[in-house]
Amino acid sequence: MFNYQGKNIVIMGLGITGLSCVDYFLAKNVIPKVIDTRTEPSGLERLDARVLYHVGSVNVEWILAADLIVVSPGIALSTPELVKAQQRGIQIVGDIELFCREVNLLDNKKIAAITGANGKTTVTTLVGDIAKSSGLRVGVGGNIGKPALALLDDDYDIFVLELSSFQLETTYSLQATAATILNISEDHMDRYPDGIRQYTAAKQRIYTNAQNCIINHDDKLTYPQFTSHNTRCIEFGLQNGMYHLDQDYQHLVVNDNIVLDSAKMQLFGVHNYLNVLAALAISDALGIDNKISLQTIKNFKGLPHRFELVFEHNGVKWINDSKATNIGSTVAALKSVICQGSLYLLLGGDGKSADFSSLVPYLSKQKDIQIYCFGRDREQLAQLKPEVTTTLVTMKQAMLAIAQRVKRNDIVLLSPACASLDQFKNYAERGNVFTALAKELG
Ligand code: IK4
Repeated sequence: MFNYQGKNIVIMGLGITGLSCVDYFLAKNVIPKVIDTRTEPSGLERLDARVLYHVGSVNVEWILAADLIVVSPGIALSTPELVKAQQRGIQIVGDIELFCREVNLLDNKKIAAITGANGKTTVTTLVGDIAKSSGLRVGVGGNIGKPALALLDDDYDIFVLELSSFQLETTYSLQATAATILNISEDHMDRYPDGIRQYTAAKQRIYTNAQNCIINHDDKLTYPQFTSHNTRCIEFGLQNGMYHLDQDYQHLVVNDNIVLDSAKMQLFGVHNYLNVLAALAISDALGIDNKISLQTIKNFKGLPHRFELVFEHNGVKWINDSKATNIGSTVAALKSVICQGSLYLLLGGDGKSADFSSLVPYLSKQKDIQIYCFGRDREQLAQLKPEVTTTLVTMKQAMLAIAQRVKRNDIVLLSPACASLDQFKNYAERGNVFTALAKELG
């Protein structure tokens, strides 16, 4: 069906994903070209010597001479050179499309595909753990961990993929056994000029040709907009759907039967109970024994950089929620945090053109909140509650200031509501810096 032999293939954007695309084509004895607009893209040092590359700008000649362009999720399809290529009929895909074309040729392989504004890494990891516990050979990756194409090196029964809206935009051949949009809230508005509807439309692509759609009863944007008659929809939600919580959120309920006491889990917060319900629904759709799923859920400890208590000293808790790269994620943290003393909230980074005003009600819920803003969008963030806000350039400066004021029962929470890329390599590096400083200053 898809023959790449003798084709002129251009990979746009290097990094770990770009390298996985290069390796994929080299294994087929096709030598692609690489373009990266950055002058020193990560991964350049590991690039095979046979591969021609162009860095620091878009090589238009290469782009327009291509038979196929494979774009990184970091590159917008609205990039003028790509628009021009598309107009000339040149195919533009992402690494997930290459992966799906390959998996579709294999027999009896299952894909669980997971997207959403928030919770997708938690649910992907949890479903991966559950599938492993059930004895399946499981490849977990996509937008987290290994790039999807790197998973093809091993013989897996099932692939559990976290997919970003950017990856979905360039994917056409996905046929998931189970697909979910966990929730939708504003993110990446710098890449979606038409707003949340455009972001939603990208995420909706996950349902195309899915056997089972796992949807959030309380979030209409997660309902499939184009249903086909052979798709089954399974709902999770707070009080409705096949998978829901009981009145006081103490228990997880499936088909009107209590299956789990939420206090028996190591995850907490209503948003996490919903993540667990979604993971359970996906696991059931994959045909995994419920008992195994529930036991794995009880054992699951949560993820690094995700509301992670990284240091506690003199009654002060330091919580790393660096993975909160959008408003919805910070709202979830503020809803679930329990604080007897003052809450020192670190907000800052690249807001990606977000309207932060929806954060305001949650900043007032906490009786004693002190806000510290840093990074590119610090001034904009400081307007939310200026009377309790201190503004500094870096997260480190903010933490130094906080360290002089904290007392017993206080919490220092990094839940920045922004991407980190203005001052860090990624959210993980930001979280590691926070953790190291917490241990040093606390
Ligand atoms: N050519 C080229 C080229 C390729 C990539 C030029 C620049 C880049 C920028 C790469 C990347 C940015 C891959 C990416 C990316 C951003 C994949 C995903 C994303 S993301 O927007 O989905 N993730 C950020 C976010 O959610 O805001 C993560 C932010 C963080 O880690 O703090 O390089």
